[in-house]
Amino acid sequence: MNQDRSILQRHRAGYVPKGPELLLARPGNLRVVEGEAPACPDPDISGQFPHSSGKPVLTFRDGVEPVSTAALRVGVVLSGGQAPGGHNVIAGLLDGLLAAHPDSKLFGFLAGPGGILRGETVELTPEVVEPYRNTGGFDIIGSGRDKIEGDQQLQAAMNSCAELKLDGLVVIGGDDSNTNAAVMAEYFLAHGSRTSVIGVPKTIDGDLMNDWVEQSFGFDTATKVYSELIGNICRDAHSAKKYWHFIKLMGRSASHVTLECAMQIRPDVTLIGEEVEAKGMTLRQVAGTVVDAVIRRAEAGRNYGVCLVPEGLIEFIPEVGVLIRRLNDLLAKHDADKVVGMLPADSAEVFKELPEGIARQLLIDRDSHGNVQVSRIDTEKLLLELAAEQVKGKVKFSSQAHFFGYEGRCSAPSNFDADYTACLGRIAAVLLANGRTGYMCGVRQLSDPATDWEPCAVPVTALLHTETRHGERKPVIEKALVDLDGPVFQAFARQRESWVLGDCYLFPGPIQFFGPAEVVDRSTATLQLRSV
Ligand code: FBP
Repeated sequence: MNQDRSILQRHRAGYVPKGPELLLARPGNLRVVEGEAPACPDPDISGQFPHSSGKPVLTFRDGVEPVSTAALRVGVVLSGGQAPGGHNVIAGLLDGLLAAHPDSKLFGFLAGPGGILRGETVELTPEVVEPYRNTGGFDIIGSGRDKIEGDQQLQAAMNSCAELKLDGLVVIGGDDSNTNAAVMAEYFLAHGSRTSVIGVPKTIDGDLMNDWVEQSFGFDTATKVYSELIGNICRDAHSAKKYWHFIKLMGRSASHVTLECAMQIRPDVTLIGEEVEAKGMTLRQVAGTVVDAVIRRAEAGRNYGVCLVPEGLIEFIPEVGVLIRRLNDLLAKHDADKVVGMLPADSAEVFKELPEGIARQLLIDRDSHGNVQVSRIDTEKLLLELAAEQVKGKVKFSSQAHFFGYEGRCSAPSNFDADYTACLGRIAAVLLANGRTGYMCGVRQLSDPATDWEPCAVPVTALLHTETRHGERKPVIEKALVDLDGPVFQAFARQRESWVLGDCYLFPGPIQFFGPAEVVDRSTATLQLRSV
């Protein structure tokens, strides 16, 4: 891609990410401090990961001398969907490695985990990395969704690392990619490889979250981009007063993105997948929630509104969720044209009731981890059609459908994500300089100013449990869904009724890079509410 820069890019290139003094001053001198080993929630995991489970949580302390006397050779891979800040992880990693030893070298595997299998790399020198600092996207080396599993692929990955004489491999990815990192770490240890494997928590979905990873990177920026766009749509709806806007938001299974945007904007209606499941609602009942708001607003003279729909909603409607899980298992073994006839009677009935377009979308290819691709299912249109059907003849109803997903994934990172990712990259470098493997980088106290953040690392095996995927039991990191008893959902639940008729919209506007800290360093409502 040509490297010409816009005026904003030129100004933004000079941004120096903030972070704890500990990481910024002398990352090459940092030593690990071992804490407690977290209890492993699933006893099967220690059996499957005998070499890498049972390790302690790590924090860091400053040392007088640099840790590593030898130069490090490290590979890095970007895995899965884009998330703002990926380039700063790489820049932070390079900075940390060079601080450990000026002759350290970083290699980027091209186009995701498949690049590891094919042994395709590019050297990431300071000159190569420089233009990508503080930029969005993953285009410095590309990304992909290949999964590395089975002896043959694990052996190929190990060979690629051996050929490059890598001391470390850094996997920047979501729950599935970090699981993959743990599998590689275990395999490499078991087979005498010298390559350590470290994971970095990425995903705009916000569902990779635990005691050590308070928020995955990318969530902050993506939700800010969506919130700007939704705010603009609320203003348009309020100006024209003629449309109901149904907006599907990315986030795969979990509804964190939708919940965060709802707290920023206060739209008329917001559906939360986890709540729909907890209440055991049918598709018609979900549509009924929207219809109720449409009618109440129409009676108040407001034939317009905005409804947020999480992209994973459809999987949370119990009858549709069961159908999708059955289809997942069948599609793992059979062609799409055969599976409908193989469904049990109850799921066959649900399938038959779905509009043809949606039913067809449920049969599209799964991703390499066996997940249905919810971004390709038009749930917002499904709800809009069902609502239109139910209000017909009762009130005036015109609608527009939108899907905000890819718009937010490659935005230039907010200050929060630019700072956070630069720290994560440095933490990965410190872990490798200290010879650690099988860890995920984390930062605690993220709702505080960046200077007060607390870097840490957690053994990935402590986050694993076993689940059925593709019809087989597999180790996976459990997705963190919206906690209905948690502070974010509870704050939303207390306010949402007043939003239905109140036109309570807030307009957060675009991400700002220059201005008062209150504006440029604002973190998400999700983080702030969780930290109270
Ligand atoms: P990751 O879990 O890999 O970070 O991907 C997130 C995501 O953006 C989801 O929100 C979305 O459902 C999916 O990727 C879309 O995938 P694709 O880019 O393959 O269309």
